[in-house]
Amino acid sequence: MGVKERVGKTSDTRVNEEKIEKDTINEKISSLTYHTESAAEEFLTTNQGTRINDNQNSLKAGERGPTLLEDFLLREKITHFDHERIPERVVHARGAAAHGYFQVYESMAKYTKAKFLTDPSEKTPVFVRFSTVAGSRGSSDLARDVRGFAVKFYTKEGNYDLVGNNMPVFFIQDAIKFPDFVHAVKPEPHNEIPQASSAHDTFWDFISLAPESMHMIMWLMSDRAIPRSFRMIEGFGVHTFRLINEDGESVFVKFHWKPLLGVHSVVWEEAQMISGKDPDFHRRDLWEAIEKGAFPEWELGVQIVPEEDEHKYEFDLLDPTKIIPEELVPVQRIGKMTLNRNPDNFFAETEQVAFHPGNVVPGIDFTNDPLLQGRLFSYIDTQLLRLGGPNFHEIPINRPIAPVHNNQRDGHMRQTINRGKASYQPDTIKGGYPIQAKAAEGGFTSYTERIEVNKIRGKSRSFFDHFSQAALFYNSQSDVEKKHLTDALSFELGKVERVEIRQRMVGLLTQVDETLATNVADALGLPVPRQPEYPMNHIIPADGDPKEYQPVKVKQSIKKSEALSMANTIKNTIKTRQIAILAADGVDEASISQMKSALEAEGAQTAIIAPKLGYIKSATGKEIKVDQSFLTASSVLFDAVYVPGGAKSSASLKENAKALQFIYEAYRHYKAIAMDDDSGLLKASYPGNKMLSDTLKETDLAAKGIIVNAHAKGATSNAKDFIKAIAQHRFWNR
Ligand code: HDE
Repeated sequence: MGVKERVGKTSDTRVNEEKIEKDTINEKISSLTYHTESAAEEFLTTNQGTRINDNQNSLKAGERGPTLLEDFLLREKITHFDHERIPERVVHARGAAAHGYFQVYESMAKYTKAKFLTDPSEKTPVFVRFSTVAGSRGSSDLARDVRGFAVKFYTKEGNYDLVGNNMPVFFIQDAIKFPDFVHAVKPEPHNEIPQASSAHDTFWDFISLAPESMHMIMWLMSDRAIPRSFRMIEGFGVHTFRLINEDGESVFVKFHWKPLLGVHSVVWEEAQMISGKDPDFHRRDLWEAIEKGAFPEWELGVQIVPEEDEHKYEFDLLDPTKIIPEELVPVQRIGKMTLNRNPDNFFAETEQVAFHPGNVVPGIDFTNDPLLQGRLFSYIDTQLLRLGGPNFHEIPINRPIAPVHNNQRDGHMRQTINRGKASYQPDTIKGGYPIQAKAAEGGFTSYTERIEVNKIRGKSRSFFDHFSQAALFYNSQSDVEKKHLTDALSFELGKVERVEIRQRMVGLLTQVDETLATNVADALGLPVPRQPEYPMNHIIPADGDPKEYQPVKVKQSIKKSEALSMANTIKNTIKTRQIAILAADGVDEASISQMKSALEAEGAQTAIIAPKLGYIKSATGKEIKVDQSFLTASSVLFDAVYVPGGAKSSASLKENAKALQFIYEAYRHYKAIAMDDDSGLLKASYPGNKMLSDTLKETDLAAKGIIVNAHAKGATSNAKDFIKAIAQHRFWNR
């Protein structure tokens, strides 16, 4: 019997093969990145290709005897296993990634010669990795943290990496402070506690001594730090970059990613609960959306600033703690990115992918942002350690689709077998090839920038306004967002043991907003100081004059910016939202099926949750398959809850503590709830809640996202109201 007959193809292998065949966009890279071994049809072998006859027993001296050193099968297998782990990323260790493509809407040739931004017919393959920053590889997805948003464009002119975050600014202005910052936010070194959390003394100690971090702190304490999904975060290149056109003209640019599903978050209590119920919540969400064909999409946005406007604004374009308010320079949406394929192997792709802000193509260039400049060194350096040597560009996921020809040779794990005698340039032995490319032939030329300066360790006075944009962010938030931000600060600083650190932070907050500082101080049981106090001598150069290092306040032209508030995001779709349908024996089958199909028609996904797995019996005796039981499901993993009609089913849910808890949590987390036949279930789920115990009118409840007794109105109208409510995401007016 041949191998094929002995081992049937697994469905997994079939699916993958089909995907790779069908995937025309990724075809270009798949020929490079896939090893052509088809697992299901081959014999098991050693790494030397020797076929293995017994993979179950080691070689022994007698059946009960000691294992022999001679056993090359055992030794090879164990040795490889012993070396399976590589160092995790020092930051952004935990992530999830996906393949897809990017396509520009219209040629941007006016600004850039980068081909992938000038040819609207070109679909450029991308690989995108999302991440948290502080936690280890095994930490929870739902930590309060910045999210990494790193995009590798496999362009025909070479790889371009846009290595950004979901927040548009950063904590510090100069790369030299980065190791200190990361040491402070990581778990404390003596006991490695807390994991994936900034709520501890060392982080806030550092922050309270870094007034430039205050803008980023506003973002980090906002709900942006606890996203509903990677698919619902914005992305930002953070630094100002340059675009260069064919004529060598340059403009400044800030990059944005705008998610087509809107920007949405969970609430803090939910985040904490999800961390226990499903620490892979964001990974799973991304994976499942792509598996189900609900491909996440982002538009690429650019803010373009002409060269002559470099000094026009009340902030410095080179300062990475500043945004350009969209009111000053609108974001032009220039193209779309679609993620349509999950990685086949987490380690080979998501773990081994190596991003580097210095991977640019002709038409994109750097500015002198001192944080960016430091990053240009760091990323290659870190990959050398993490991926074991200088040939990490040969790892399939990192290979460009553009051909690579140079005289770099050898080193650990070299894959390329370079033929020929001469490995230098210039040469005549191999005819002078590969040769340098003229700019017209796509050769990269750095932008010629005139710099006439002193060599100096220091920073520009234009980098000293630390609070104006922190205040701009705070003032742009809705009341609910301000409350969440205040609560987050109170929580985080409440976890800080040293009173002097909390006090210093309250002092800094007074510079952002008095009410914010007062409310946080109140929660911490502290007085509000008149002005911040911190030991200046620690945060300025040893011979610096403290007077020269005082923060300044520059008058702002923009007081409030709509784009900064998530309250203004898109709320017109329920695509990919997860809806729990709670049911038990005796449920009205028609109300389930009608609601299910109405929701699914809008792109939502539903799950029937019952007291136990298997089947429930409808009022008319029909068997309905249960997707999850109350034991494994949890309200925090869903966006909304529906309780279909059926007196017996409702009565049994009313007796079920877990069902009541499910509804209670959905209510507390401001989610849409619909019930065909309330029968007191809502009240029972949250005894003592004033709003639910008052007999509110249906319309009042509907205004708070609770659709009740709608069955009387007919299932369609119920579904319509419910769909509208789910699209609202949350009802903060409860
Ligand atoms: Fe990074 N950063 N970073 N960073 N960063 C890394 O590179 C670094 C900064 C960002 O999914 C490391 O491969 C320095 C800003 C993302 O693989 C390391 C400084 C922004 C990722 C590194 C910064 C980022 C990283 C760790 C200050 C937003 C994950 C592992 C000068 C614009 C990429 C690695 C992925 C990863 C250094 C600041 C984004 C050590 C020195 C600002 C999304 O090289």
